[in-house]
Amino acid sequence: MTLDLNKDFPVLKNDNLLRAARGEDVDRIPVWVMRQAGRYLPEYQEVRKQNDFFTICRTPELACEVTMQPLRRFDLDASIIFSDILVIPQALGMNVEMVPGKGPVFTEPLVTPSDTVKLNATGAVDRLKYVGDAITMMRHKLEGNVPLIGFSGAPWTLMGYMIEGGGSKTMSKAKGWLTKHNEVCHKLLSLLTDVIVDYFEMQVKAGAQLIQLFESSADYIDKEQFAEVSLPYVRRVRDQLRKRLQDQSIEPVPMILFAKGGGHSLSEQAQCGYEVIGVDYNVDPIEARKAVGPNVTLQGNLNPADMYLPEAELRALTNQMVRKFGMKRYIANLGHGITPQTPIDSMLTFVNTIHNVSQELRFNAGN
Ligand code: 1CP
Repeated sequence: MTLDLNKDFPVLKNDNLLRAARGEDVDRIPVWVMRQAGRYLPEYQEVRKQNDFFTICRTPELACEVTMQPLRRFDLDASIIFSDILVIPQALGMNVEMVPGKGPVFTEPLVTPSDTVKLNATGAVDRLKYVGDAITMMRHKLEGNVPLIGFSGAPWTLMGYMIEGGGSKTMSKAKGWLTKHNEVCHKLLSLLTDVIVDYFEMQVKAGAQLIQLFESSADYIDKEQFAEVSLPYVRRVRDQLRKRLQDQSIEPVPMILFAKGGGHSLSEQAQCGYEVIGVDYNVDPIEARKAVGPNVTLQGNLNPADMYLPEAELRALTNQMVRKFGMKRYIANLGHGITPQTPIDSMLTFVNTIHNVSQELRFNAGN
């Protein structure tokens, strides 16, 4: 018998996202947008004026409020819990501050391999309990309207931030570690993998209905390095989580792998066991489908920069994107996070165009 984690929550009314992830037919193409809660929304800015970024993440009421904000404005098919990938380095004992206009800053990044011994993985997942609390609260607040996505950064991406001490245009320090301290890097990637598995297990038990692993820094490494530092750990996250849930008779949730800049290795990604592969805006949808084969769902991939185009052009590009991906095994999204200056009207155009094309495709299929 499998444990039904959903029994304590409102019944899900729109399960198109989960059906698309599993390769089942949908009523309409599900759409959500990476970073759909955030700085482009004035109501987010309001909450942010009053509260430090990580205070929002750590206070379930506030995290739920900002998670809810985009759903009030747009006809979306999913919500994603408000948090950040850098909560894991924090839980390992590193101090990360969010500096307005600059982004995340580590006060003491990893400088030499000996700094890694300070990382405290014991009990890290307990220190992330606030994310689980926000997830559980959010499942109630959603009233079953759309599914809730949980997420984490992938090992290589987290390691990059921990060494660079924040965002980087090159990841040169982290890449330097790969050549100079290769063995230490793999130990660190392994440690992060274990914490991510614990973290995902906790998120699923708290009520996450789908989970996304962000490998945002795949952009900085080539195909060979991707095969060395990303793919094996990404696969391990999936396999260990699956086993962990199975051992407790918990139904596994679908998983999305999004590797920004990983377009060179889509067929390899498709072998990692994830139900959904997210593609960035540099990937052609037709090529992506050829690379992953018919048994994986694709997610993406409009260029967030296209959200600055005049409405008619944005509509035309969105329309073209959806037609290229098609209705089967597809989740509409941008090809990376929405940017802070995006006009709200562009979000409306993007989301509504997807629903319109989806309706047309469905109508044509029925004829
Ligand atoms: O709505 C949602 O999507 C949920 C919220 C969310 C998510 C999924 C935030 C809130 N961050 C993330 C993930 C995240 N964080 C990623 C992976 C996605 C991606 O590639 O964009 C990454 C790389 C981060 C790290 C991070 N956090 C950056 C990038 C830094 C850089 O230059 O490389 C930044 C700017 C943040 C801060 C942040 N996270 C989220 C918000 C709303 C903000 C803005 C902070 C503020 O309000 O001041």
